[in-house]
Amino acid sequence: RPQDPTFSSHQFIQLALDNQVLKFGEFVLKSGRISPYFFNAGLLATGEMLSLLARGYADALAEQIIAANNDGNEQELVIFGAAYKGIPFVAATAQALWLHHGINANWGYNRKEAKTHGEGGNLVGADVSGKAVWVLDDVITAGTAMREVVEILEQAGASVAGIIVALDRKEKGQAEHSAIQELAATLAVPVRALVDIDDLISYLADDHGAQNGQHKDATQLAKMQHYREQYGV
Ligand code: OMP
Repeated sequence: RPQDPTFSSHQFIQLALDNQVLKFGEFVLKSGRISPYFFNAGLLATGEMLSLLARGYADALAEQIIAANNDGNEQELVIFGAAYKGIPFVAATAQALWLHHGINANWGYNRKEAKTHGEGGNLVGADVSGKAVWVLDDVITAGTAMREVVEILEQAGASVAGIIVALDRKEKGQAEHSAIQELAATLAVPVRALVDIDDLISYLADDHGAQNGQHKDATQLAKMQHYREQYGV
């Protein structure tokens, strides 16, 4: 039973492979690109994986908050997860921030369908109006999904303090820069990823994969490298 599992990208990739969160094959992405790999965050569906993911987000956020506080910019932390996949992630992260870092974050999320009765509206949880909010998301490819979240927050009168994704595929966004670089430049906020495609390539290339025959695959490595050259920045 883990007492205090700290985030390690190696362990995260290993668990993702073991649980088919990360798969190799041929996948059509939202952007229309055909990819030799796919990361399905919806399959981070065990307590172990959710805890590790949340710990990764929480550690990255704590680092940002401590740095800001050291610079004298004492700020309250508001975190936001977009419906649907972002909702359990933001909740688990708020808990990990509290349990592991003693940081009492405010957390919220959106509904996909606006509610017309009861409390109404399409935002749930912490009031984000007038706040600078950290956005948590699963994967960033061309940045479309993240731009939608930013719009939801702006319509709610919030601004974006920063973005954390689980996987940065490091692909071109709307032009020559990566989606993450574009977002960081447009919003002028920090954007962090727990793992990126280069971590996946190193994992495939080194001996970790060899310990488990199903992971080690030279053809797969070559396909990943080729894809990285084709769409990466
Ligand atoms: P962009 O909107 O192009 O940045 O793509 C990100 C979204 O694509 C994610 O929020 C997912 O819905 C989906 N996606 C994955 O979940 N995993 C992947 O490995 C790749 C994609 C994708 O379609 O690009």
